[in-house]
Amino acid sequence: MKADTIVARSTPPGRGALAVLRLSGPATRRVLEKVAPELSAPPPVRRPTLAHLVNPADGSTLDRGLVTFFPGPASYTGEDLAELSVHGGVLVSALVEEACRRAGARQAEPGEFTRRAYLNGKLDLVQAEAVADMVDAQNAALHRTAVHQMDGGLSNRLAELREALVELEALLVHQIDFPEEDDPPVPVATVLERAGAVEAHMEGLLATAPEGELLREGALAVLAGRPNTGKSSLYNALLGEERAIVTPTPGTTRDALEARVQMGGFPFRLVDTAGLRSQAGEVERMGIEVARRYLAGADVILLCLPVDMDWGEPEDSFVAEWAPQVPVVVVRSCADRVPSTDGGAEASAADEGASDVLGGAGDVPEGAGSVAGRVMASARSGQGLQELRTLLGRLVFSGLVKMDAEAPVLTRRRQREGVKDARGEVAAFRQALRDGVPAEAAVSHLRSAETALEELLGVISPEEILDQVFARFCIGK
Ligand SMILES: Nc1nc2c(ncn2[C@@H]2O[C@H](COP(=O)(O)OP(=O)(O)OP(=O)(O)O)[C@@H](O)[C@H]2O)c(=O)[nH]1
Ligand SMILES: [Mg+2]
Repeated sequence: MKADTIVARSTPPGRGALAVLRLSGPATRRVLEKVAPELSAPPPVRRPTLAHLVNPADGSTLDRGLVTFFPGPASYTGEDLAELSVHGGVLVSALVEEACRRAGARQAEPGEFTRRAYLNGKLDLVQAEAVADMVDAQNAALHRTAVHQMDGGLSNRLAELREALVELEALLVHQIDFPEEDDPPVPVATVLERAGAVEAHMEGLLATAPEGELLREGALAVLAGRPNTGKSSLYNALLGEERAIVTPTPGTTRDALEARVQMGGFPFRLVDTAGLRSQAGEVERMGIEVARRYLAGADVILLCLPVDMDWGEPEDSFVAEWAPQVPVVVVRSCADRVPSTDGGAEASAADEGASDVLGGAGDVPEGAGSVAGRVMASARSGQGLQELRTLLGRLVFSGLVKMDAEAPVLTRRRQREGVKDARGEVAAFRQALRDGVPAEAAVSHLRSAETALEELLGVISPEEILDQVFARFCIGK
């Protein structure tokens, strides 16, 4: 089927200096002739040219803008493509877009430009996903990962793994097909070893998935503690704006508040919750119930305990009870209430050998759950906040922090599942060989593993996978 010509605004709507529209498809030149009749035919190639943009219905001028024409296949989509830079705002770009439609283009679906780029072999599916990540990236770590992935970092790794499997398959098939040839048979041990190496690589990739997926979603960091321990104040301080209500009355916060924030270069969803206490009125109890649910799903908990307060049973132990597996950072809040000795935080990450010396005597004991770090911090003076941010980033994203910045990372469930399927098949292949299953039969596992990787890269691409990948794009991408 021959593609039609699509148009969409590629910049977000709203007031702005510029808006960019994209046109792509075989009729791009014809549309330009009608919408920008001043341009030479054919239009200048890859050279932005100023032209009046007109309504083809009556020739009235809509705007004056820069038109850049990229002839296929050397364009983003691989087709003839044009970019129109017009004045920003809601109306101008909408009028120019409508003019393009009048001239024969149709409104693009979300992700349709990148989908065409994929269909024309400009990028593979994993790279297309990286394009979406680039657009979505709100934190340095996802941006860095997306850049490498877009450049083919992950794709190359997956292609190498597939290549290794194909070679292994070829080796076995050769033996199966020409058993009478003189070549000495490849020892089973060698085949097992090579398949084992591939499996180990896949294992390594899979290990990046939990943190990689958090790069897109944000890790859940939940503030907890008794009432009046400075949770909401810390929440505001970490966000850098007054989002939560702060009062000296215990039990101020009832509902949970959630906000996205970057800490230590990594994305978090920071949640403020109702103070925990056993004796609470109904509304407060409901708030505590909400807190409990957040705590159970947290990636890290910030347990607030002011420097001038001692560990309080039983409320401070709720956290450990409700979320025993979740790492806890004990924040000795309101640190400005004691004179600071070194002017900084007494921060210490678990991997630096946590110091147990804190403000009070014998405080923050076993009951705190899996204490992963302690920080002295003050929402009022700002002391310790930077240390806290760095500590949180290093705790939750420890694997990524230790990894080479260029190493490929799985950032989506689709990627994780593809690699997991492939790894499962390689494991089954090795097991079959060890069990003495004939190579003719065992080799089918290798083929299944290759298929899993091919689907991941989009070498084979059932329509539904494509729909799934591109549906999440914004229009104009
Ligand atoms: N000196 C000092 N006071 C603080 C600091 N943080 C909070 N406070 C005070 O402690 C009181 C309680 O602060 P909140 O942030 O509302 O405490 P909370 O833990 O959210 O309280 P609930 O919502 O009731 O559970 C307020 O009077 C704050 O002004 C701090 O860093 N230094
Ligand atoms: Mg509060």
